[in-house]
Amino acid sequence: MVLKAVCVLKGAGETSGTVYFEQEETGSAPVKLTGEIKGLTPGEHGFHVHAFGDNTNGCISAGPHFNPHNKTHGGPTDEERHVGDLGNVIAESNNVAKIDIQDSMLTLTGPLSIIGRTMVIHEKTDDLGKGDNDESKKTGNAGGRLACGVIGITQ
Ligand SMILES: [Cu+2]
Ligand SMILES: [Zn+2]
Repeated sequence: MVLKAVCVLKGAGETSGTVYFEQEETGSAPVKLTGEIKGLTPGEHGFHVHAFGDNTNGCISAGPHFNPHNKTHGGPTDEERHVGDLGNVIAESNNVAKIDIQDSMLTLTGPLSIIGRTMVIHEKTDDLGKGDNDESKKTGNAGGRLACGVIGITQ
C-alpha cells in the first residue's frame, strides 16, 4: 500500500502551488514529492516543512522548520539537518518550479509524520546552513514566506 498526502500552498501574493506526497508503507521508504509552484521569481527558493499546521496568522504561524531531533539547519543531503529541510526548488523563466524530490528523512506515518504540518516556499535561496551568520544555522537565510499550506491526507 502507498500512503498519500497533498498540500495546497497559498499566500498573500501571487505564489501558489500543489505538492503531492507518496510513500510505500512498508519499511522506511523515502517520501516522493511531486507537483509545481507558480508565481515565483526565476531561481532558487527555500522549501521546507515547518513545525505547525497552523495558518491562523498566515504562514508565520507555522513556526520554525520541523526539527524533532534538535539538529541545526542544513541541506537535504546533510546528516546534520532539520527533518523539514528540503533545500531549494528552482523556478524557471516561466516563474514555475517543478517539484520532483525524494527524501529519506520525511515520513507520512508514525509520531514524526509530517501530516498536519506546513510546507513553506520562501522568497530567497536557502544557503543550506553554509552561510557566515547565525541565521544560516536556523533558517538558511531563505527570507520571507511567499506561500504555505497544511499537509493533509488524501485518497
Ligand atoms: Cu521554511
Ligand atoms: Zn531547517
